[in-house]
Amino acid sequence: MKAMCKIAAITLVAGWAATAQAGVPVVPGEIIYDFTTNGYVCDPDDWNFFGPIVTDFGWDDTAEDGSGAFIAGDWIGGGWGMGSGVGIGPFAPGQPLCGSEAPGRDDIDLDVTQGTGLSMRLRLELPPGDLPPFTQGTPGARVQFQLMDPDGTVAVLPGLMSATRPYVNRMYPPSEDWQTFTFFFAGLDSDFDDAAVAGSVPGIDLTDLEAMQLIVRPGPDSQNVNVLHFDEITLINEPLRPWADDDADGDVDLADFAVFQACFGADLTPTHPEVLLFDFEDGDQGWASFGAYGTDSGLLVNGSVGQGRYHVADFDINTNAFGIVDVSPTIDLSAFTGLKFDARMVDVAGQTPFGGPREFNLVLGIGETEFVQILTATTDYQTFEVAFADMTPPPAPFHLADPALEIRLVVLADGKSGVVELDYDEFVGVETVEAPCKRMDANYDEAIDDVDFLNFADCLLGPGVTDGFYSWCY
Ligand SMILES: [Ca+2]
Ligand SMILES: [Ca+2]
Ligand SMILES: [Ca+2]
Ligand SMILES: [Ca+2]
Repeated sequence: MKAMCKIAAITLVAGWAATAQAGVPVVPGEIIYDFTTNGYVCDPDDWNFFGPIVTDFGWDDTAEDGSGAFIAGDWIGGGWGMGSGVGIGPFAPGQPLCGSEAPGRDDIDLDVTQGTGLSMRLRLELPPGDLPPFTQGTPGARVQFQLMDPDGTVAVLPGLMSATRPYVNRMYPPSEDWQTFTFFFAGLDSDFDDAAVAGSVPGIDLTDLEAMQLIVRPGPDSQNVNVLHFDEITLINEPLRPWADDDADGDVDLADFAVFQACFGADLTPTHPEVLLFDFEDGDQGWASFGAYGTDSGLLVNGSVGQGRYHVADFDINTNAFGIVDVSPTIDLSAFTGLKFDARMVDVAGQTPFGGPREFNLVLGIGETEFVQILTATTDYQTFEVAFADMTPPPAPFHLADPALEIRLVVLADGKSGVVELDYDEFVGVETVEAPCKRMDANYDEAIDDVDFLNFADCLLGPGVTDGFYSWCY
């Protein structure tokens, strides 16, 4: 990464013709773009955007490692046009919002022949559900990856084709969670996606890449502002694996077909296995209670399941401090996408009745950095389920893995009076696990049907990666 930046700088100073330089070898495992060089906030690692409807682009401090890139587009009125996206290389960038760079970029001069493909971390942020004029924001963004070489060859992930293979669509629909997408070079096609490929000379020259693009396309129902977050573009050297190769032995044969048949029509809804984190059956389990209004706290005989914990606060005590603050021991939540727990807020017999909203905050805290979800309790136990992605702000994966991370339950003193007892129990970490048949969904439409079968049949019994297997098999 550093070496590459230096070479780019020398090229600028010397004013060499971009194509005069051979590719700089990249070793497998090397992160080519980590989006940590942000001389201009709008052009992280010198990437820029192109195409209409882009509303914003730039550096992304919500990335997993705290430094990535994002592109936002508004799909109202027809959506992102053909070729909207981001990239780096000597192509016309179109409409730089920040105006920090002139159109065009230097040749990226990369030799990626030591690897089999590129991986990238990606996450799609969908709009809130109630933005006018549409009643909902609809997922459906798909991403294509595209490489260009000096003689004009363009290699791109196969997308929808109008004539020869209408069923092939290997463009990825990113989820709302960070995912690793793998783009095998063998899976990039320079013949079939007429819409995305113009004037190509067959054969991408991996010894001397000029440009790299991430193209974002709307789905049929995409609406409102969608934000694509991306990071860590890395050269990989993993063995090629066709999408239909269920047993990962490098071929698509009748054994894989048996799995495909069994998956035909399968439910692809992800499952959400749960891991019990705190149930307080053997004590406080490291939880502690704070807050200036607190009058009593500790283990509770009547939790929602067996024992729980409680914390009583008297909001008539006149200080300006926090009401209730209960804190877990430090915990690694990086395996989870959300938390579930039971809680209620009740009056205390013989004490001044509680006044004000029974509102409390679930907080993920790292020192003074806080990620908050405001919740409203009742006097009965209810189960609260909070997706980390819905918190304000959403914690990044590196936050969830922070050794100082703790769960906090907070009842703020604002607008409250009298005495209230917060009871809580049964903290559970929620994972999201994809359905095992997901791999057999060739066109990522959440159904395994005839269309996938046609694609499977095309990829079945291919003798090798270059002869008989096609780019849409990867
Ligand atoms: Ca990064
Ligand atoms: Ca196989
Ligand atoms: Ca319990
Ligand atoms: Ca499908």
